[in-house]
Amino acid sequence: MRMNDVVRHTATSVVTIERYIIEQEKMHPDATGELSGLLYDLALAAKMIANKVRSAGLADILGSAENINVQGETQQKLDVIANEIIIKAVDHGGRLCALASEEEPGIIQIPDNFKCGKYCLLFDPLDGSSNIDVNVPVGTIFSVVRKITRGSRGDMEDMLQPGRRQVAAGYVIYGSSTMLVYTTGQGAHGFTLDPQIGEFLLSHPNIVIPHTGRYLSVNDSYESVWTEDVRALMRRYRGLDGERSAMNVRYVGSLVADFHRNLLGGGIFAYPPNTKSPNGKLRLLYEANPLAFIVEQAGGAATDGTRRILDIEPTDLHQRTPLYIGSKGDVDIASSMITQSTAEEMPLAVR
Ligand code: AFP
Repeated sequence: MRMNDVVRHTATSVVTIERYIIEQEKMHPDATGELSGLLYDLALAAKMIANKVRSAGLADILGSAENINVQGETQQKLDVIANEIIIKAVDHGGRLCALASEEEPGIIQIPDNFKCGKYCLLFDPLDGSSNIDVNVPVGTIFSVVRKITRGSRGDMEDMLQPGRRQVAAGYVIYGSSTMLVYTTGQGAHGFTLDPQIGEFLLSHPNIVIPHTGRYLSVNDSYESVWTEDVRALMRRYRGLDGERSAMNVRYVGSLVADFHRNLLGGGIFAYPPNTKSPNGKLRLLYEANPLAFIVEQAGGAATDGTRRILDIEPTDLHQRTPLYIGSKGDVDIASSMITQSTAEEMPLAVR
């Protein structure tokens, strides 16, 4: 099969996500099926969320809920709903020992009446939710790590593992169609929801991101607060320093949508640090790590400017990180031109 070929299903035969996961699991004779079970549960949650997103206007559930989340942002009602859908889809299966959501301040424990399992799930239930009211694609992002502590319940040490220890990661994009892309470390594979039969069907096996790409996704309204190295990097991507041809700028402002386009078409998404947000905006555990795992499986790369994202040792559940992610050739340029990556390393003058 060629790069990014789309699978052709026939009227009488389809490859569902369930079949694909089972076939991948067979490659691991020691697998217990727990991870596969968790992935099916997440696929079910994705279908339920897709249904809510699609009918958001009709059901009059748009707009802000009363709550403000831990990042100080106003939660949309669909954030709350998506958060609850995911928790309820996965808390009873005996596969997880704990969860952490971008929408909740602390670890979410498995209820006492359910068995605990050997995995932890970290997730952003509805990324880009401030775009919902204007009908822009939103997404769900998830990351799975193995429990490393003793005892049946998960604790902070289990959650704060570097991204290279992920055993699975994925995202769902609720766009013109709903797609789920996941990896368990054997390539990145995409499935498109067929609304007629209510199943995710294999559509993009073994996704390969081009080595360099056309698209540059960055919010350049922050240019006045970028550091000089970031400005120089952006001039390079725009072809203004004469070192390369200009990239095409595309910025949705919904990470999953920007990432997905670049994964399939090639290019880079950047959320650099700036003097107002020295670590950028995006969350290491819920956004950067899972997407970094996927992009590396597709042959791409992800860095905070000076460190591979998957090697960052997390210290806080909700910590943020600068992010440059996408085609390897384009990300390598960021690694060669960025000189600071974290708040601590930024000169005092720009903090
Ligand atoms: P919301 O969930 O508040 O819409 O934020 C979306 C997001 O986390 C990510 O999806 C975007 O890539 C990024 O923020 C956009 O942030 P800027 O508006 O600062 O460019």
